[in-house]
Amino acid sequence: MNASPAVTEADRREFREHGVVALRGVLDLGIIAALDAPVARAVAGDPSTADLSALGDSLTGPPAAAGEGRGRFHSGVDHWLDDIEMRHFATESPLPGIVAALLESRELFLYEDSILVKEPNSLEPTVFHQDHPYFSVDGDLVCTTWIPLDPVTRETGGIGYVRGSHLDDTQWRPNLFVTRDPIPGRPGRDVPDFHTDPGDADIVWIDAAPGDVVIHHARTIHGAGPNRSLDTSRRAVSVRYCGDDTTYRERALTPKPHHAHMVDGDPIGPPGFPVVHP
Ligand SMILES: O=C(O)CCC(=O)C(=O)O
Repeated sequence: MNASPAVTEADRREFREHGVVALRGVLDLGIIAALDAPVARAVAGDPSTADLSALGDSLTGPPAAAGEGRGRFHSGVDHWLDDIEMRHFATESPLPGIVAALLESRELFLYEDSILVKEPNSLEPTVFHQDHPYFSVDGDLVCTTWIPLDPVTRETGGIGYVRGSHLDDTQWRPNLFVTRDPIPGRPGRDVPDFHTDPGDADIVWIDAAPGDVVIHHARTIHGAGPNRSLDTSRRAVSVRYCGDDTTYRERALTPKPHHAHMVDGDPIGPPGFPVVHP
């Protein structure tokens, strides 16, 4: 089965072996441009979007270099619930077909979307983490797509992925994303700080441009640096999807309201998990 010509057998092999693949130029630039408005709305005060720079400051104090002209790291999830353009992108663009083809999943379900904006000169790294313990699902066919709205390099907050880490079944503890502090009450081992000590980890830093889609397995450990550019934002949208083998497993201290009817072991499906493919 190949629901999308954008995905080749070599892409599927890369994803299976390394836990991450960059699909180049697979989304039309008009589709990417249509994300400008929902991302701007989210940053401008959507209640589901947080200022992670403020969170980091409250936990560890402002970074030494903080001063005039410091940018902010904005992040939020589940804009699809209220923002029709974000819902359209996550559910009706070519993206779900691309993901279904990569996972070789007959059906595909939406888990959540996220916006991740690092303004110019935003100092927070994205601490290395694994998505799986943040997600209230079990299954192998679970992944995160990352879609840049701006050209991204390692200097501007491009993401590094620990290749092969999705094959390790260590239970990693979720952290607070901008500091290594663990989310209280959650089990697991702390993810190593690959920013300061990469050791012999096989980390691939992926530069990306509008039109590209980088897809990683939910168990692949990844992190990003600050945006050191003084004039270029690093805006990205991430959409997380689940395939045929996925069941519900509550991990959050407070379930998402639209998942409140689910119990552990339930097969996922609408309304909490819209079918987005076929
Ligand atoms: O955009 C970032 O800095 C991190 C994104 C990420 O970790 C994710 O989407 O899973």
